[in-house]
Amino acid sequence: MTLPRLDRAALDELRAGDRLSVPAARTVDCSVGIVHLGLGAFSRAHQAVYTEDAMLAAGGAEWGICGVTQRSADVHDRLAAQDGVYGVLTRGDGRATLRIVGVVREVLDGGAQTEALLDRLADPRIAVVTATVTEKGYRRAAGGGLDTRDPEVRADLAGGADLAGRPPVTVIGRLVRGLARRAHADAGPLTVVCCDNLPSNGTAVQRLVHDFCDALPGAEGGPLAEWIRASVTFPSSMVDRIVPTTTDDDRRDAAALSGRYDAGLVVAEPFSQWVVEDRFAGARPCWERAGVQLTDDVGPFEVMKLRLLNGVHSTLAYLGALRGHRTIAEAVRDDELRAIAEAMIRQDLIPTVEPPDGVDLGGYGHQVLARFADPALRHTCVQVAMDGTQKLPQRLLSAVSESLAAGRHPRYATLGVAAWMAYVARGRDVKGRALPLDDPLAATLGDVRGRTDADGVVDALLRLDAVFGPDLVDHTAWRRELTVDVQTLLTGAVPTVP
Ligand code: CS2
Repeated sequence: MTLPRLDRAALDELRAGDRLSVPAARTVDCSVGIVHLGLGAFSRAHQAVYTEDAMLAAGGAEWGICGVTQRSADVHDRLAAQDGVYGVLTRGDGRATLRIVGVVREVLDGGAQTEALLDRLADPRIAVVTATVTEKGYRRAAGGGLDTRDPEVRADLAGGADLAGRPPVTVIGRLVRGLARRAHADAGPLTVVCCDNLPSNGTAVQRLVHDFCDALPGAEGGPLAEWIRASVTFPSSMVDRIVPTTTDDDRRDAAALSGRYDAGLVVAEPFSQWVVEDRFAGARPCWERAGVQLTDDVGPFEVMKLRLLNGVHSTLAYLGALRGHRTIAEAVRDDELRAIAEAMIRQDLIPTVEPPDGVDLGGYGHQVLARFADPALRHTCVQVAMDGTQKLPQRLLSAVSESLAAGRHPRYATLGVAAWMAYVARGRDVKGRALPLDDPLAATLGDVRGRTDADGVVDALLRLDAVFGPDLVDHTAWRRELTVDVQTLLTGAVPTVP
């Protein structure tokens, strides 16, 4: 039977119940106050839900979201056909519940509708821009600055700040062009909230924006940078919610709850956290009414999450995938891998993290592993394994570097790095199934695929200067230990660790 599609009209017909919730009229009819760059599954299950909750709690109607798809015209088409309405299927605690979200009021295809996007960024009713474009979306060079050798960044720069050239395609290019238009229109202050898993993510984006202005040809960049300094803030934020890729099973279960076909459905765990620095240039949603923590300094939260959650996630993903586990839950339920994860948190990572006020890091680590272990989620190892070159530095390598510098021996974090290398080189799990190499540096990484000499693999991969700093490359003892681990993993075994 073909089900009718979920859309805005359906909101009047859907009956909320025990396992189905439907947005209240306020959020359905709200005006647009936020532009969100990167309308992927994560943002739909995270920022959008907080924003809708904040509006429901505070009674306003001015924080609807204009969601922009950066690269995927397909996501745009699916959501636009549903007037931006979609469901979040929460799996966990042995049951699934569906929440329909109505806060996305406008869906723009950043590629085909760049003009409309730039107009939105220059619209005085827009006070906040949020962004989830993944680590690679920022096009950073080694050291964190804008990669001005990237051909798309170069083309965006050559377009000129007056927008006479081809429309910008990179996130930073689009943002800066939008800011230029906003400055010209005198449309008032703006806050840009980065929600990607990068350390000091607000400062990182601010730097990229200024790098872009500095690299603009002619004299246009200077005054624009000046305006940005006076009118735009870039608070950092820590975001957390596990959002696996939506499957047909998820769509079927959601349809059973709503009676509608939802091509924009996302699936998520029950847990959710958002910590944001309270440095807004203008108005903002009352996010604190929805459980968002506003703080002066998000740094400790970010480091804790990037290392204790994401670092362990990546390690389990590579080790788990090599061992033939399909999901993170299977990997963390493998006794050997669980012992590694626990020891890594306790011995290697916690000593490198300054606990945020009131947080017990041991308890946080346990909670993370319990979240990973939920079999309902079916988060695949290969999903977490993608983009390793973009993720490793902040998840594992910074902790390794700091530990070595402090005279400690980061045994398990080193194994995590080795697991990535073995994943890249081996390309197959113990059952012989191929492991995908999904990474912006895949062309370079591809050169080591199939190699079985650990020395050669380690040498080649340590040469990636966007990933490994000289302190690690030149650390002979660390390299030796790494190579031994890679050697073991290449044979299909897991190194025995104390
Ligand atoms: C994961 C994250 O795919 C990955 O790399 O580690 O997406 C993780 O699920 C989220 O950061 C959780 O907040």
